[in-house]
Amino acid sequence: MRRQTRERGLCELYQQDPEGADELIFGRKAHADRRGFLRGAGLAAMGAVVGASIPFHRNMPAGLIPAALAEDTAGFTIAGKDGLRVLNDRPLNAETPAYLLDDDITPTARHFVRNNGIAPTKIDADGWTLKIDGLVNQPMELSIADLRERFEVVRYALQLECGGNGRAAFNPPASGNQWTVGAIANSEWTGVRLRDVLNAAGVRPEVIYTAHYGADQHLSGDPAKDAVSRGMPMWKAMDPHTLIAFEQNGQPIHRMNGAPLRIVAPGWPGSTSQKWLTRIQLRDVVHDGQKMGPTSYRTPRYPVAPGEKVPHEAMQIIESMPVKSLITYPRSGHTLPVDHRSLEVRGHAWAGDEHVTEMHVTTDFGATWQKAELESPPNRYSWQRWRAHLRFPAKGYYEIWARATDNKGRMQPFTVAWNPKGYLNNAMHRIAVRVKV
Ligand SMILES: Nc1nc2c(c(=O)[nH]1)N[C@H]1C(S)=C(S)[C@@H](COP(=O)(O)O)O[C@H]1N2
Ligand SMILES: [Mo]
Repeated sequence: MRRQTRERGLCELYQQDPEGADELIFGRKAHADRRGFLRGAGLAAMGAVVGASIPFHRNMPAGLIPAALAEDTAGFTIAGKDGLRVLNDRPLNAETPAYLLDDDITPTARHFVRNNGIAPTKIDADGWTLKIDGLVNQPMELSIADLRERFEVVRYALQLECGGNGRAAFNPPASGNQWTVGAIANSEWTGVRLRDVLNAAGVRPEVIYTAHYGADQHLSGDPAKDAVSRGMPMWKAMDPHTLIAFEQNGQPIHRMNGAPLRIVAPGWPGSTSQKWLTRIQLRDVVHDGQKMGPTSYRTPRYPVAPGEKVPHEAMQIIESMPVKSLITYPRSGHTLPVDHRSLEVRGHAWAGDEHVTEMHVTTDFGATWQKAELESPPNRYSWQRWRAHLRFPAKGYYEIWARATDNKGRMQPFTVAWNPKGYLNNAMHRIAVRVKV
């Protein structure tokens, strides 16, 4: 059963069961009649996957892996995304290299993609409905137009980071997507406050937790199984920055970022921010949906040795993400001429539910630290710009390390404590710089 549902690449799937793989990606009847299917939503899906429309799609044999996918996935692009590194094509997961995250507001084309299952192919924004039910006085069904009309519309820059960002650095390795540093983004999200919508439905006093459902499918393709379905405690749901969003950077949300409607619960593991949102249920117990437990998006309550087996009871749900930063300029590997050995470095820093109060950089492997300039965020939950002027004493190889400190005095560590699923790696970002004659 695990074998069926674990995440695996499309190439592997095609090798083991080409017809099955075809059916999974292109739909039930696809392998019987790919030709017909590819005229509609299937064609759009295939086009999105290979990054272009397919003029000769009528000739494509069923069960044949598109060469664009069979090759190194680094070569394949996602429509509307630019420069992302694809980690896994099934489910689709792609991160953004640090040097492409330099903008204060992350362009949609550079917002990472993290899918647990199969993204919906049919997205009808006009016909979309969001159901609010469970322990409410007045269950509701709202269209996106209803949301816009009935509630105050707000727009904020909000950081969204995958709980597994940085997983690639864990040793022993943790299974899952091997994110390096790029599963973080800070786009502007327009929507209504989740709080206002829940209040309109009337929250019963016994409610403690939300449950979110989206229109994606479980990775197995089995419609009876839910895709990821997570929730959050009411106090986070009632935070005025937790949104039901319908625009990303002033445009409709990108298909792969949850169009046409998603939750944005900034500062928490990205999994809290349900994409393709169709239903929110209020509960008097912690949600028990797909990927709510016992190890998903949880870390041990106490420090554990690398590789140690941790009992399920000792795993607790991740809430706020930890303090972290990125160096977005220059790109690692930057070279300076020896007669011009100074450089402005810059990047962003963020701290989950908190904010960043200090930023430091070092060029001598941590022996001495220089304080960087740090801007305040345009709104709470946005990442913050930092910059520093560095001078290098001689030619040679240097590393720049960056370290943020939050308002509670917590700093990024050089290396982070191991945990079984490889979450919350907020180790300092390091880049290489050479000064050459
Ligand atoms: N419906 C649905 N929502 C989802 C997911 C998903 O697979 N399905 N992935 C979650 C995870 S783990 C993350 S990190 C964020 C990623 O958002 P993005 O793909 O827009 O960057 O979406 C979250 N919301
Ligand atoms: Mo995630």
